[in-house]
Amino acid sequence: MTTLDGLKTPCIPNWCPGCGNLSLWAAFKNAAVEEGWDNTNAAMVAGIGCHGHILNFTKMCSFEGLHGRPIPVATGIKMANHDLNVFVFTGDGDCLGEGGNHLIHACRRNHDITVILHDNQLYALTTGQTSPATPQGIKTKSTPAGNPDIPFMPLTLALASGATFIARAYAGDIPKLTELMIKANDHKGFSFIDVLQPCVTFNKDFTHEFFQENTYYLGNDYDSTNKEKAFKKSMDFGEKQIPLGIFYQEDKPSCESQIAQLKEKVLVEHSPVRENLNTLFKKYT
Ligand SMILES: Cc1ncc(C[n+]2csc(CCOP(=O)(O)OP(=O)(O)O)c2C)c(N)n1
Ligand code: SF4
Repeated sequence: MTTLDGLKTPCIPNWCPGCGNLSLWAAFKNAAVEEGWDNTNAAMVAGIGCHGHILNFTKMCSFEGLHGRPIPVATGIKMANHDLNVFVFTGDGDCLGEGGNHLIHACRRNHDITVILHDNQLYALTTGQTSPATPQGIKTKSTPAGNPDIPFMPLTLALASGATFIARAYAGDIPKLTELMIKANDHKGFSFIDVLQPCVTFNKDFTHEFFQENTYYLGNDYDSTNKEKAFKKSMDFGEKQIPLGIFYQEDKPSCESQIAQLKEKVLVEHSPVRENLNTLFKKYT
């Protein structure tokens, strides 16, 4: 049985007081306790950034990849043992900048993993520079006169790239985020949650107050199977009109479910076939 105590590590969280990472972490631990995720059945992978520290504070099998590379590590883990629940924790710089290429191809291939985007709209660990999610005009350390670039809309990008579960959450609403994490993991295919995660130290525009005032939940009348509507909704981001919840969900075979070698049993349980390298070179060159 997974317990909150069992998920503790000797490390004390060093995120700034009020940082959205703290409540995101709480939501993940609650979900783990509810679903029984632990070292025997789950793996966490993170990129480099403040978000990546989550691995130090959660006792679960984990791997911190190079900056921008948590998704390929996670897809490798899922391929090797598709019985595992695999979670990626990534920042907007990590996922949309350095790792943008990995994101779009993992969406396209519909790998059965859950990607949790800690979206604080800037590079936080390196003290507040513009990221590919920083809105145009916002002043940051690297763009003191205002960001001249048009940002990616993470959900629109994931949807266009083929992701089959797309949602947005606000880190401060722990119960809703917990629920979304569980639904995303239950979904058989690529799940992407854009978590609005205030960086209280470096982002003075997108604060907890801002998100509390300007977000709303998609209602029961919203049809999350309609891709066209999901595209339109995914582009809404303005005063009083930032939607939260599940934007789109579609049943489609995951990458792992279509690979013949994975049908009988997980890859790690196959015995390795030992071959002579010289023979292989002769055969294939
Ligand atoms: C290849 C590479 N480029 C740059 C860096 C420096 N670097 C470390 S963290 C970071 C930004 C992290 O921003 P983000 O992914 O948004 O995460 P956050 O800190 O906001 O959680 C950068 C540029 C690095 N470690 N490796
Ligand atoms: S710098 Fe920002 S993202 Fe990093 S721990 Fe502090 S508040 Fe959180």
